[in-house]
Amino acid sequence: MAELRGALIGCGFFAVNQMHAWRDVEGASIVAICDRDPDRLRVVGDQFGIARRNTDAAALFAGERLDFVDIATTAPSHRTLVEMAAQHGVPAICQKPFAPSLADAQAMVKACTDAGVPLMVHENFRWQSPIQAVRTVLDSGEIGTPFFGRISFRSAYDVFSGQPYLATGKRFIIEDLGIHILDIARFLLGDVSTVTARTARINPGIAGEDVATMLMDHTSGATSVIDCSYATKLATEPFPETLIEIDGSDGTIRLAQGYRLTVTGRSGTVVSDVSPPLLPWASRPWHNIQESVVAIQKHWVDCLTNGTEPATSGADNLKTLALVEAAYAGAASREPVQLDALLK
Ligand code: NAD
Ligand code: 89V
Repeated sequence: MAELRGALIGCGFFAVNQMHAWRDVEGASIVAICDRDPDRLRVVGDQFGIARRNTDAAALFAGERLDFVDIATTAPSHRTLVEMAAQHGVPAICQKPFAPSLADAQAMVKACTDAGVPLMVHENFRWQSPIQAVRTVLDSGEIGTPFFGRISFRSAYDVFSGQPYLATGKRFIIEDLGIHILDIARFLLGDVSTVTARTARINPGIAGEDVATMLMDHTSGATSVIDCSYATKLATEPFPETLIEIDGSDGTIRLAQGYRLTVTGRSGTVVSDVSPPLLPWASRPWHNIQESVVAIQKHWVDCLTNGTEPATSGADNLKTLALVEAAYAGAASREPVQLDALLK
């Protein structure tokens, strides 16, 4: 079968990982790139040998025959670019956060549904191999039925040097990082009915919150605690590891720092190393995230080829984005927030 022809829009900090990953994915290649910043267009075009370059997304869609577009810009441009893809009948991947508001995200899902084009949110954390390993244990039945989870990301890593815009927004950790952790909670424990949240800003040099704690009721009956911090100085910096505790009716799962997975269940206790591989183009400590980019992009190609819906489709991701909205609303009101009301 002929390779799928893709274009990448947004050649910034994270897009470089996506470009490396496309080289590792069979069945697709990037034939054109776009960035409104000519410098970024030149840097990424030269690094990856892409001759077809545009500073204007409309010109890209008008001038190229594309099987998909990979949108790696920041959230304010997502709706315009996804709707442009839908108008041109081009399947789209859109980076997280899917949109600045749930209303925008709902409009983007509708535009793609009406146009009959697939839409996937690049929500890659659930594709990290340690997180997939936890999902595999749950699926095996080893710990029985989960009734409690704690999913935790606590760090003091300087994310602002690579992504300076993160220091300037009114919203920070829930929208940028918590969104991944909330998605992992949905992936492992299922959908959520109620969120209670508290936030704090510890770093005085940023505009948004850098600490967030969420208590969630899952529709399965399980309870989870989701805690995120970029103000936590530890003896060994864990960035970007997500740590997990799940208790089930027949046992427990612990994913601890250093990618150590301990499962105590029906067959006893097994400890294993679930470290992600260090891909040839990757660098520590980002290799965990970088590997998951390859996994989600492979999944996209499989879905386009087989006509199946991506696990993190636009429609699915509305439920993750609704958790972000619920957490901000709940932190402001200090009241529990019902998800039903937001997703109507
Ligand atoms: P960035 O600012 O470094 O890059 C964005 C690029 O998009 C810039 O070069 C900018 O010029 C370009 N751009 C913006 N609007 C455009 C438009 N309308 N047309 C063409 N080009 C446009 O940002 P980044 O740090 O690379 O983040 C990009 C996205 O990736 C964000 O949504 C961020 O949250 C997400 N991200 C995801 C992960 C992950 O693990 N999934 C990690 C880091 C960042
Ligand atoms: O995933 C992200 O968007 C990144 C990081 C992992 C650093 O939070 O900003």
